[in-house]
Amino acid sequence: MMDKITIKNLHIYAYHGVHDSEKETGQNFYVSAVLYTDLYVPGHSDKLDDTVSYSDAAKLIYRVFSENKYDLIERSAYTVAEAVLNEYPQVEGIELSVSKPEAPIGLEIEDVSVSVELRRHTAYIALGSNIGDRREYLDKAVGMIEESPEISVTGRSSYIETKPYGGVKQDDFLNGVIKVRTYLSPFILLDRLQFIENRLGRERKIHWGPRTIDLDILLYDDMILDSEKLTIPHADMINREFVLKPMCEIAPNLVHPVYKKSMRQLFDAASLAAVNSNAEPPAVGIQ
Ligand code: A4P
Ligand code: MG
Repeated sequence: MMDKITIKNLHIYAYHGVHDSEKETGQNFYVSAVLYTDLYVPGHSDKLDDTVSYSDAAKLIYRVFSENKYDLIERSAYTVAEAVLNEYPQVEGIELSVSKPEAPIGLEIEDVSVSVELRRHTAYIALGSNIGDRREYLDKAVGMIEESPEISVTGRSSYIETKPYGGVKQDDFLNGVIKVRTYLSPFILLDRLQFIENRLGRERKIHWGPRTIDLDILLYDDMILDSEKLTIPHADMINREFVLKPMCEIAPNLVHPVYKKSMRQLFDAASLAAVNSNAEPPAVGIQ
């Protein structure tokens, strides 16, 4: 349960629609939004600066909704919802609906509308580099992540020098992790990270081989996901000291949703396993 600010049926004359006539003549739209945000502080301070002004939010919605002509109300809804989240970091989530009661479909309808929902999630991302100026690659990657309006970096470990893991003979790595808040889904977040890897000159030649930059999603809320393209939590993170050590620095008590152990416990187990074996550390089993 969370506090919310609701804006209901903001009337906007605009030009969204697939038909040319809709883009020329325009029609009436009604936009409603629920902004999830903690109102405890303004609820006690009585200060406008401590809250999201519903007047400013409504004006933002009005401006963003009316400044473009989209074919789909879906597109107009997402554009507005994202603009609100980008403007107000204190808004944790938004439900936004766009209704178009005069939609020209040749039948009598009272209304047609779409509703979209976005909310912010917490994710942890592993960074690694073992080619060229490794520190600069890691810094640039974090900078590019920070520049994405949909993602904010809220925690950052120091970088550690690590021996290559996984059997491929290669140079030592510099590794670290960051914590982010984002309203992107895990798949879109992965696309964004791969785009940044490519921009930083990443080539995919050898599996587990040398790389200018590797950005892996470690955790995304408590999500457990096993798909062809994406596994969350990262399938091998519990065996990797170069991931668990920086995780212990920024989130030692965070619990792995599958193994139900904290980052600290997983790190202790992984380093013990590494000491007991010269080869790769075995997986930590569920006990
Ligand atoms: N994929 C699945 N799950 C995920 C996830 N949670 N996050 C898929 C990111 N990607 C995920 O990755 C291959 C595919 O994994 C992606 O297309 C995505 O759909 P990749 O980065 O394209 O290529 P890769 O090198 O073959 O695999 P990966 O998994 O990134 O390599 P690793 O496992 O990270 O190993 N030693 C030290 N000390 N430090 C290191 O950083 N890194 C590696 C690379 C080896 N040894 C290392 C280090
Ligand atoms: Mg990767």
